[in-house]
Amino acid sequence: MAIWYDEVFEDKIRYGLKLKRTLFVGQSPFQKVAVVETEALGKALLIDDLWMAAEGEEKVYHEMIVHPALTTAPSIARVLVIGGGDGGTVREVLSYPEVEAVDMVEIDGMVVDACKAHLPEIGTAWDDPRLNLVIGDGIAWVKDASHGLYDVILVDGSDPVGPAVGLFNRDFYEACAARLKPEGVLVTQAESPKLFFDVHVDLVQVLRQVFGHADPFYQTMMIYAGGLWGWVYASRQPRRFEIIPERLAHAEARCAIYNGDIHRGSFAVPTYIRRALAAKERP
Ligand code: SPD
Repeated sequence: MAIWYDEVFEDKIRYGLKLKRTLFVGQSPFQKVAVVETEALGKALLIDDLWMAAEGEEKVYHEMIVHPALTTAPSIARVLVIGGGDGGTVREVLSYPEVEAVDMVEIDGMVVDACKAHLPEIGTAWDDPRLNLVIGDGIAWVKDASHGLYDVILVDGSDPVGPAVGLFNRDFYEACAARLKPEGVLVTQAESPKLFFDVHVDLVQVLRQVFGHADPFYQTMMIYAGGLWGWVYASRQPRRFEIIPERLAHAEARCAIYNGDIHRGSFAVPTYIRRALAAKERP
């Protein structure tokens, strides 16, 4: 009999994949962690029974969380990644020779261990000497870091339940803004505007208030609830389209999804979201 795994959204919608086998299941102090092999998308990571990354689709997510920031930030020497325990985000960051040091702070060592053991195809940069992997609380790390330390901060958390709740609030982003250089760029994953509309719109609004400039961008993700996935690009100066040609050429040569047209097009905002953001900006 076929075994399927379904991520269930509010007892109303299911996002399912047929499984070949289960490779790992564990309960960490923070959450349930599982790695399964699916028929359609290869091996996949689940956290608290929610799809996080699958071999056959992870490039969409990891290329989009990394390259819009790294092709536009004036400097990319020092990068902070919060979360990202499967290693896909640091893999993309470390592909740039100009990156000198990456601090990656992941709260759950079980996620990293399970992904190193069962998903080495995603995390291919664990041994890069520029990577400082810290198993710890990313929120505390940001608060303790020196001001103006980072060129780029990428927030690759899971959904706003459990340990990732704090990655969706204003205090956290104020602390991030202070730890970025004045010309630095922050990108955070921002859930689906289809199913997490208020979370998504509120996050854009908070980042606009904290940084001065913040814009959502989108791609489709077949295994994430809602299908249309959002990230937010935040900076003190409007620089999301200030693409540096040499960096774009580097990204285009390695990426499966990201390119200059995708970069520009992904910032097109559907009208219903534009209206919600405009309404929030009215005094
Ligand atoms: N509902 C899925 C949210 C996923 C956010 N992070 C994914 C981690 C991939 N590195």
